[in-house]
Amino acid sequence: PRSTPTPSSCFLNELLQAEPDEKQLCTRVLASLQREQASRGKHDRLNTFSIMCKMADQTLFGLVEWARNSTLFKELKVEDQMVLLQSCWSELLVLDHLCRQVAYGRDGSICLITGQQIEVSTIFSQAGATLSSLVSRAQDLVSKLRSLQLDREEFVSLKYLVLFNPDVKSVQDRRQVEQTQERVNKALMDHTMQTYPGHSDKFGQLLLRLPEVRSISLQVEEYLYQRHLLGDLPCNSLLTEMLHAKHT
Ligand code: DR9
Repeated sequence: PRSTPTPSSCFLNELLQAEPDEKQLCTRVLASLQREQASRGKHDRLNTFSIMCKMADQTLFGLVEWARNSTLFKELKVEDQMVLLQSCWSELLVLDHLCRQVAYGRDGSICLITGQQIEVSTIFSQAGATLSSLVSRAQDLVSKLRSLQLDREEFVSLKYLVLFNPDVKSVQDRRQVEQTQERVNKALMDHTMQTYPGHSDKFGQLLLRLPEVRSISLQVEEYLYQRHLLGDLPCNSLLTEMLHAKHT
């Protein structure tokens, strides 16, 4: 049973209100993939990797749009908005992926933003070592988050904690980023204590997952960079642009 609303739960509610709608996102991504396929000839169909990259690219567009529409984020200078996004885009993608698995993933399979379920065993049989290891690390994290019963309020808080990272090099208004981080952190702590009073360490357990999210995201970037060096990444994509912003 929830207790009466407190400033923290009002604050988290406001953050939740601004969350993109999964159905709408799915429709948009599907439409964009279909447009892409329709514009191609019979013998010029995209391969799996390119389709997955387009999907990741569309997801990334959604995440950038989410950040830029957020009231807290809009308070920052545009330069700071840029460096924060350039620094955390892959972490946001990984978090987004994890949350989708907690909410919609079936055991032993991965749910894509398009709603398609892909069996993990299929991925292990088709993917190379790097991608397989990425998928299994992500699945381990999904199990942990499931057993912690991650809820939407907590997920949105983690997204903000990843975005408002005051340790990012060349942030100008470090104090402001830090204040937002602290505010979200406090709201997350209050939320876990009020909603899960029997689970006294839920807050700490959630925060302890962030280094692994970070580490997986760096491995995602390395994987994508290797594919880029092989000439496999689509040019003119936000994914490629973000990847380059870091490697230059
Ligand atoms: C939800 C976010 C949207 C982003 C969509 C991408 C989600 C990626 C999450 C999981 C990966 C699912 C992979 C589905 C794979 C379909 C079947 C398959 O295994 O294809 C193999 C193909 C090529 O594998 P490889 O690169 O290892 O090369 C093999 C080599 O040729 C032989 O040794 O794999 C793909 O096409 C995967 C493309 C992945 C694109 C990755 C974009 C990453 C962006 C976000 C990642 C989010 C976190 C992922 C954590 C697992």
